Amino acid sequence: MAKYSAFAIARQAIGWHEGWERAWRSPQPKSRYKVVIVGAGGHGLATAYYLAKNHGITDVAVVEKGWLGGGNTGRNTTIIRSNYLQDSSAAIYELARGLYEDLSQKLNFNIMFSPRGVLMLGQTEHEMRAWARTWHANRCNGIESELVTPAQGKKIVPMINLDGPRYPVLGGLWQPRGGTARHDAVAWGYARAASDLGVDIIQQCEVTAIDRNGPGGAVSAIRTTRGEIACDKLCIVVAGHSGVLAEMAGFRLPVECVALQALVSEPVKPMIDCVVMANTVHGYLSQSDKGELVIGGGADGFNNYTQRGSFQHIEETVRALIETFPPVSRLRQLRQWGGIVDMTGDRSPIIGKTPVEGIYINCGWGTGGFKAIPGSGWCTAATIAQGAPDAVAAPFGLERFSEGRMIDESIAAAVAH
Ligand code: FAD
Ligand code: PYC
Repeated sequence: MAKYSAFAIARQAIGWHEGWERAWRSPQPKSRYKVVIVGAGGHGLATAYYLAKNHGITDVAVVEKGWLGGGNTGRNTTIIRSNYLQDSSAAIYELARGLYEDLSQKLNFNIMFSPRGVLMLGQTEHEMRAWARTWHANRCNGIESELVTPAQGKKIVPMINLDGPRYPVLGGLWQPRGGTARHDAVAWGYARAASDLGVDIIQQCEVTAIDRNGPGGAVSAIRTTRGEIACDKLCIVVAGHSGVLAEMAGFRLPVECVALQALVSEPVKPMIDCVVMANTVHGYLSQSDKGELVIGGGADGFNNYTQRGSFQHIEETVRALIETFPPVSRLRQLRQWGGIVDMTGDRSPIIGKTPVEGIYINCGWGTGGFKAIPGSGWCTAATIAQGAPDAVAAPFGLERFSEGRMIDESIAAAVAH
């Protein structure tokens, strides 16, 4: 695949930009692959890319029922940070954040990583205690974060109203190397690089059944809307549909699905140059490169599979935000949407083997998996290649729920559940 560069742009400009090749191949599915990954979201595509890049396994297909990046990966609010409490979380989220730093160069695709800083406000004594504890834990794990005073918070985000009527700002946790990246570009960049290494990405191909005709009931094939595909190993990476796929394979997951919604305002001149989260009032915002305020709130309070927004959420979220960020009240809202997020009880992901021989799983990222995509793909690929959990992935195995070994990240997950 031709390299993207300033020279390539100049060369294409001479030919009226008519010579660009497609970013990834769209092959017909083969009858058999060594590894099949279900779900072309960021996690599935990154897993495929690192299988090929780090482990030389290129006989891989990624099958996607819709279009790649059309699930939560293309619907999220793009916040990247690694300021988690538990050691195992710090390891995987910081691995991911570090990989994001030069991902554009590695993939030869501009993912627009912008380490503009993430400020998580403390608006109750309880929340401030949680941030203080997280700050100490971050320092022990070598993660750069800082506990800030209200005045420092105001300096970082001048539009903050520190003296909100219900929840005054008492301080916050600041991660200067947190930030954002362009969500679609992350999916597209991994897809292009994986395709270039020989991975087949097969869109419009829904998995409808999983066959277990291998020794001892091991996986043997998937049935799809584009025919049967045999495989040695299968990895399920379908976020909000994880329970559906697990049921096809004959096991259950401790995952519940809810809709998480977001909205954007009309584009305006620069008014905020970092990401700010106000978790007590249930709202967060940043500004996109187009000038829109990217705004999100809490998750639905009931389980559902609705991949769309609702009026009640806009009202709740905007009402909460204007208390702390009064200028938001002057903005018209442009559009809203929703994604189906897969929530575990401890708000940590599930990565590793399943009760079915040959089937691996990567799910449970809930409201916070965009930031983890590179690290998750890295260690899921290692787990599949080795047939045993990679060191970073190991704590996140499914067995932790029966062993009572939870990785409680309900505060770091930040979004209200
Ligand atoms: P997805 O991107 O959802 O990909 C799964 C794919 O599987 C989908 O494309 C789907 O079509 C496919 N699939 C499902 N069933 C089948 C089938 N039967 N056959 C074939 N394919 C199938 N995280 C952050 O870190 N920061 C944020 O700021 C953030 N904000 C968010 C805001 C919103 C509104 C939402 C909804 C989520 C947010 N998240 C955020 C969470 C993040 O988006 C997800 O954790 C992450 O994108 C999950 O990626 P994935 O690859 O696992 O899933
Ligand atoms: O995980 O930081 C996060 C997040 C913010 C909004 C949704 N998820």
